[in-house]
Amino acid sequence: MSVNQKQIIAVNDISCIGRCSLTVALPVLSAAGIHTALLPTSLLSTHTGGFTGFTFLDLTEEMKRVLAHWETLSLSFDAVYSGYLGSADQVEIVEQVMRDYPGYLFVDPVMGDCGRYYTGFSDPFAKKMLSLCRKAHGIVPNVTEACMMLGEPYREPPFEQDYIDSILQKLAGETKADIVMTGVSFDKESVGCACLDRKSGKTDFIMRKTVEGYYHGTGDVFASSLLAALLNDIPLKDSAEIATDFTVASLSRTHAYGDDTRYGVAFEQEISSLLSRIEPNRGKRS
Ligand code: PXL
Repeated sequence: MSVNQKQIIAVNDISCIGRCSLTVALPVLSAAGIHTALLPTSLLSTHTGGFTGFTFLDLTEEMKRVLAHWETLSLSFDAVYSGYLGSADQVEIVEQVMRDYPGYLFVDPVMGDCGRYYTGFSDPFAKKMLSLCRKAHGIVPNVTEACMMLGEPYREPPFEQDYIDSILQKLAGETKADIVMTGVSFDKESVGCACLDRKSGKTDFIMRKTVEGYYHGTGDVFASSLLAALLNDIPLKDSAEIATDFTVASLSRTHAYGDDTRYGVAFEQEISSLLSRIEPNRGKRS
């Protein structure tokens, strides 16, 4: 561990095309000054949303070999960022990583969206993911993933306030983590996140104007920038605002470019504005 720089492990897939997972996490976290090691879970030709015929190479056995080598290097990390895990075995590997490298565990329980599982996921995996979230310090489910983990029915947006409050409270009952739940929308014009700070017990809603369309990889842009702000010691609510603004600005750009949204969110040219929000606030929490 360096005194000058935070060092983390990002456990996530490499989707070669489609701007999600590690191809988002690594540039965002590195730009924010975080030394980021990678533990890839799988290698795909594209992500699984909206493409057919994608290749999928499961890296579970390789993850074990990587970790065995790391054991010889006397490494330590400030945090582990867990994203797309392809199986219950990979959830157990993240649990092993946490035993080997105790620190802040940030879990994006990537499983689904819009009330449906992504290809390859199902209810038993959601229960397994909940067990990982129980060990986490921060979690970033979307509303769909929160419902899947809780076994709650998913309702279509716009949501009732009581519905969102009850999901948050149930998740708070199941975990000790700060919860930032994405995809919260109470009317057609706005969307954002609910941010439950476990220390204060306070919930904030950070809502912004809706950008028309559905954009793959949005959750990864949000989660990576949220963690980037948190690791720069910015308080939870401020970090969630920074991540929301970065995500909306990137979505607006994608919309303006008229790109095929399967190819992900055009976040790259917004990184400088993300940093202009992170750098002046660095260390506010400490
Ligand atoms: O962005 C979430 C995600 C990550 N990784 C893979 C995916 C998806 C969503 O579809 O398919 C491989």
